[in-house]
Amino acid sequence: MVARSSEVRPTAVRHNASPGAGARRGRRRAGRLAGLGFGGAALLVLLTGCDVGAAFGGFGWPQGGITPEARRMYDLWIASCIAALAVGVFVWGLIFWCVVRYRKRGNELPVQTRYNLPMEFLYTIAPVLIVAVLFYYTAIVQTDVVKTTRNPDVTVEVVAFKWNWQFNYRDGQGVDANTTASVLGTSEVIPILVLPSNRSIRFEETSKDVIHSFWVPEMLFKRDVFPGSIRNVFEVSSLESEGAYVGRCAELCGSYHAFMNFELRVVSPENFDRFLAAKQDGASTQEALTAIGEEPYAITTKPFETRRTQDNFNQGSAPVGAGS
Ligand SMILES: [Cu+2]
Repeated sequence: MVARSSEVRPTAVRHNASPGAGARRGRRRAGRLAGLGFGGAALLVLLTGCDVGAAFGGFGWPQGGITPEARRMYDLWIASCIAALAVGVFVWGLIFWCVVRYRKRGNELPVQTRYNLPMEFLYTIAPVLIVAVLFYYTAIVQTDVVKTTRNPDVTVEVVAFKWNWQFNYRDGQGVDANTTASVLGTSEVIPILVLPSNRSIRFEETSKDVIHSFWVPEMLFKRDVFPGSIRNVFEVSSLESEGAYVGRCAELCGSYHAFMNFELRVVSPENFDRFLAAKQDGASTQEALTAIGEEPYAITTKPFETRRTQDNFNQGSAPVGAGS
């Protein structure tokens, strides 16, 4: 009995003898751990060069955006992930430090800390600061991505309908502008939206029936296409790489929603002007594409077999098969 209490007492005495020194030691270790966490994150950035995103597969975000807006959204995502990882490493470090430092050493209850004002202040203020910083940069990038200008170089009207697309090249903005040339998709031919590189482009969206969504994955951007008087508009300041990109409808709009593909063909500004001139002279989209040395038909997607027959589609009323 006596022996047991004498075993306990030294521990109790050690705990009570210099609480300040223990706390200082703890703070030093926590500081060291935090330093290690931030050092690790900095090392990570250093080792992988500036392109951390590519090294980690974009942290799940699609890579290969072809517009400055896409790159800004991508950069925001990568920076947010790095910030989240830095906070995560710091928190994980503290957790593991606590697990080791305060592991069970006997039956005695450890020192109980309550109402630690600096600590409570820190874990209230720190998350608010983190959210404020994320909000600030998100608001800046979002404003930049959705901003429109007075005089874009090209204005194209995107008309969605069940289940295809029409692209109208316009001579101005809004519903009152005139269409100078047009591309219409059919069940047999994928519509090709030809646009120039290195020019600003304004997309004005409208739907003939239900809600669709205009989506080119490489723009890292999609916007719903509404029927009626709502005309959704967005702009890209430049398409930076020439090539062919698949476009899709990203809003479940009916039975053949998955078949609503189109192709974005980015060509040089000179070739775009020639394409448009040929269209305005009455050439078909395929003839105009051939005239500028481009593939006349879509190369990123192909028309789907709709399996429409008189028996299973619009019975007894509309004609079957191709569009117009
Ligand atoms: Cu659709």
